[in-house]
Amino acid sequence: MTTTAPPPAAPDEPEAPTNRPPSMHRVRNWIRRPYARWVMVLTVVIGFILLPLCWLLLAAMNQSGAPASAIMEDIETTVFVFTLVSIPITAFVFAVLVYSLLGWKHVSGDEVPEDESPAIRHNMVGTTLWTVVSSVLAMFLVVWGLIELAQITSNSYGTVAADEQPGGDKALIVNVTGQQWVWTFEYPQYDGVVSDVLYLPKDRAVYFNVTSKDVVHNFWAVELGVKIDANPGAITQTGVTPNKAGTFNVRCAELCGLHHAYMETQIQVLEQESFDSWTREMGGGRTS
Ligand SMILES: [Cu+2]
Repeated sequence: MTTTAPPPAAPDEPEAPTNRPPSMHRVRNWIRRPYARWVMVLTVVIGFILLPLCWLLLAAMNQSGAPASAIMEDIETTVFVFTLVSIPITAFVFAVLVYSLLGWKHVSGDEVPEDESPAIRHNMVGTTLWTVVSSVLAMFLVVWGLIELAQITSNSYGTVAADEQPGGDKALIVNVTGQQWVWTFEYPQYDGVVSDVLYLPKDRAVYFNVTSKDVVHNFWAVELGVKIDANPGAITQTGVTPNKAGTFNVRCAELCGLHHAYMETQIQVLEQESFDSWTREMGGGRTS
């Protein structure tokens, strides 16, 4: 019986000098390599190219007059911060992608140039750094998101019971009904005035009772940062305080049939006196 000799051990990666921590040494070696430098330079360049995205997104959101409420201001700040924080990681990923597409084309066959090895995937310093930086950024976004969510919930009176409406009797109540493919707004405090344009007073809390006559719609007051499902047979509630006068948009944000894309109307945010004139014109004396 013959014994098979064990296969020869794969050659180890080059050993680091013993007077320096191996991981740190390998990280330094890695940074000295041309491709690492290229990736770092590309990360910075791409990062700066992506930076205007933060403002472009805000400009796109503000095209029709937003923000028109504290809720929308919070949403915009969150979009800005999330974009800003994700730029370094996006830039790094794109830098590796660009270098992989363009920088490696000189490598022929399976031969890896001397200075391109070894890989640092088992390098403690490198992997720890990458994991810690990503985790810190992710945790920052989680905490930021939770704080902003609490702030938005509070500004939309989401934690206030229906019979303890914001601003006491000053709060305006609007019953919103969606149906294929129009919105109807009823004002129970003004003799049940009904309108297909959403008239709101500026700087006064508004509480929406939202429902649907047929399928599921979604009531989206775009520039006010309000968006909530309109379900048949149920009432969903949310609120907002418009802080800017102007003309804004209501859209349906739930695919609800053939003309879903046209299920939109206007919001007119008026000064309180103009709002009162409008309700009188509509025949609505204030009943509460
Ligand atoms: Cu719809």
